[in-house]
Amino acid sequence: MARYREKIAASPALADPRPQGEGPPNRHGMPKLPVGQTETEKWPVLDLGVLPRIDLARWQLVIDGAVEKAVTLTWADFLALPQVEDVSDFHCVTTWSKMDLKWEGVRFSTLAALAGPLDGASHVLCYGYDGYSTNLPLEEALKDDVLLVHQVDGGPLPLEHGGPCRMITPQLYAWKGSKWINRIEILIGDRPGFWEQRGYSDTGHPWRDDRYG
Ligand SMILES: Nc1nc2c(c(=O)[nH]1)N[C@H]1C(S)=C(S)[C@@H](COP(=O)(O)O)O[C@H]1N2
Ligand SMILES: [Mo]
Repeated sequence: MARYREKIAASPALADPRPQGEGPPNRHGMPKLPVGQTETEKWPVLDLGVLPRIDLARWQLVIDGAVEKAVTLTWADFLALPQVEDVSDFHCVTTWSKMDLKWEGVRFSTLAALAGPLDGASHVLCYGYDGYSTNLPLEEALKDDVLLVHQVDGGPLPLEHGGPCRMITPQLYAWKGSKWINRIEILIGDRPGFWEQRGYSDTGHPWRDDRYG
């Protein structure tokens, strides 16, 4: 993934001329909240209204598309990968933010490396078991705090928040993180996901108030 490092450094959040200070990496040393956001104590649930219950024995994560080798992981395969913990803030485009969530899971970059994106791979489209999809640039997905998480605040990720496993994209609005994730398609070129086809921003940067396209 080394060839994406320059693009990651040049991405809007990291290249913004602001101090990189205290707190989770996605706070960028800024006052706590991006413009237009309000802190919430409870954690709202936002989805399409389908709660897919996935038996762990049947759970799968596919990484395919523009890759050297498509891979399909079982739940045991997923848990056997290097696990990391991280704290980050969660910003919903509908203006609530849940601060300081403590996550545990596998880095997106670890998963991408298993499949090996082809030269020219530029975006990813992530799919959930509920039929959801969302796209993001590969350099955003490869940031260190982008995880596929199965634990939050010391317990298993609840079903309504995307358990057993969801993606989180702390440097982008939360809709870019698919709950109940089951497929990551690596793309050469961009393709809009569910909300991106319905007027949400393609890029979705909270610190730029980049909500709708
Ligand atoms: N699979 C799936 N992922 C999804 C959604 C969804 O409807 N389906 N909604 C998105 C939106 S719009 C937001 S704001 C967050 C909400 O996550 P939460 O319900 O855990 O707060 O999940 C995102 N991921
Ligand atoms: Mo959202």
